[in-house]
Amino acid sequence: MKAFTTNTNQLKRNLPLLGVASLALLSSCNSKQANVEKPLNIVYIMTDDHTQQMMSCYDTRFMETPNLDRIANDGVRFTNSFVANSLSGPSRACMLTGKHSNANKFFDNTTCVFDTAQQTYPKLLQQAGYQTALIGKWHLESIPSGFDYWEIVPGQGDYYNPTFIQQNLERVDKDGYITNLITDEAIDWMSNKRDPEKPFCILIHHKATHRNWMADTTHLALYEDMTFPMPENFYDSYEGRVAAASQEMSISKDMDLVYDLKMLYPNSNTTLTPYYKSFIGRMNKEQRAAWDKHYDPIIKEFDKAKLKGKELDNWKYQRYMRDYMKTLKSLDENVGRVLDYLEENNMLDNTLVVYTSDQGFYMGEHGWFDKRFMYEESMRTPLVMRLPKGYNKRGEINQMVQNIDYAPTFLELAGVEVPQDIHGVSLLPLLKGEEPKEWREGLYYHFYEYPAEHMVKRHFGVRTDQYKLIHFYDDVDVWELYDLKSDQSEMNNIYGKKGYEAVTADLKEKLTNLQVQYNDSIRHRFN
Ligand code: SGN
Ligand code: CA
Repeated sequence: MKAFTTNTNQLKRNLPLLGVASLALLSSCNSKQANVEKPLNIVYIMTDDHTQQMMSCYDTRFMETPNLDRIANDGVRFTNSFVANSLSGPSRACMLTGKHSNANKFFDNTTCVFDTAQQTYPKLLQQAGYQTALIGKWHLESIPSGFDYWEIVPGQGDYYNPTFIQQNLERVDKDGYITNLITDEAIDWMSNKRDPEKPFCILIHHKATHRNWMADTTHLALYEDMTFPMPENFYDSYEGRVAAASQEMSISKDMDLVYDLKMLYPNSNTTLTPYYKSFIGRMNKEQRAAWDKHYDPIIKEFDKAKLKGKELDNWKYQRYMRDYMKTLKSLDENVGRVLDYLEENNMLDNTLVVYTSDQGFYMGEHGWFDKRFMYEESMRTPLVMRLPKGYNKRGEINQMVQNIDYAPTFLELAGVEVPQDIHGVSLLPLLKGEEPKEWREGLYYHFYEYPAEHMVKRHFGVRTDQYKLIHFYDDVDVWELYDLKSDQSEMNNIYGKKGYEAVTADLKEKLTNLQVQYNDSIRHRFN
């Protein structure tokens, strides 16, 4: 397994880019926000791999997320919220630029470095007089630009006693659990480090709930008495779906007993891979003692049970669910801390609070963990917002929205003109309670990271309210079509089936139009 690190040398190589950012800052204060009577703040909280199934305001089957739900209950919940490319770095690049991957050029996690010279919404806000900050996971490899203040974790970051990279490029190890530390830093910046005279935009980017789901010592004991029914399609045969059949993200086959499921046999060297040592080794004595106290009896029981086949699959699934939920519980509590802070400081009325994730995730559907596919569980992402005074919409927003829409929304909210080249559309009319007559009919999606970890083939496609058309390409040339009304789990590929000729032709036309609109190259002929 690969340990991700943002290399300091690479950061230093990119130093000149900081000069560009500083110049932009110096020339900033011509301030289009003079047009805005009362500049509004933006608190943007984004998690990693948190999926709608695991958020009680979306799905009540699994766990309570009272603080995340608080945002939805006081504000709005987007019932049809999607990403453009279901992978961390690409998703983040889409959000920052408001553009699809082909335009922002951050196609995948493995080969790309984000070109920070390009236009992003934090830069535009900064130029308009906003104070901007970024805390937590960045994952775009270059030095953050467009932020007055930043503190990031290298690569994916570590759950325990993580290293942070500060603006002077120093690496600092902090004691504690990452979700608490990122929140501490965010609250500290809002309280003590920003210019209180200026409106602000802070991006709080969590590592949770990313693999390998290591809970805080304080949360290890949670959910152990709960068991969950396995999803109906856990034993999917992948019939008629070539790419689904060849992935490597199966709970049964690809989840690692030690790394993912924490079955680290005491006193055994055989299972101690250097990679595992590198993160379990970050714990201090007390943390390790609490960890072992929790897991040792589970390991012993597991060792004795000698589970096989479906029993073993079920055991893996239960452990996966519980560990994921434990890390999510910390996250929910920390979002509560941010909301409390804003409330106690009377900031809620003039602040837009956004909660989302970099993509959705599989919780055993199709037998999987991870994301990447254009299928519903991973193309969807949670999106709830608490709105500032004057924005009167409450409850559900059902229009299809995508993470490229965040940038224009925040810019318009701040009174900054939205540049023409942005692909997304502002959600502000929806937040005001308007029902725009014309809204997008189809969402465009394009995933590129192949061959790579989890082996999900390259694909692009279009999703409408009722249908999804996907084209897998590169080392295959196959199409899939789903009727989302009758086949929500996307098990039945109806591409090429009799009766769907007109639907298919219409979707292909929509797909072509979207590729033209976004200037994405059409890689294959459509017939
Ligand atoms: C790591 C994980 C993968 C995950 C990618 C991308 N492996 O490589 O399971 O798909 O991150 O995730 S691990 O062994 O390092 O945990 S992303 O959310 O950052 O795109
Ligand atoms: Ca992610």
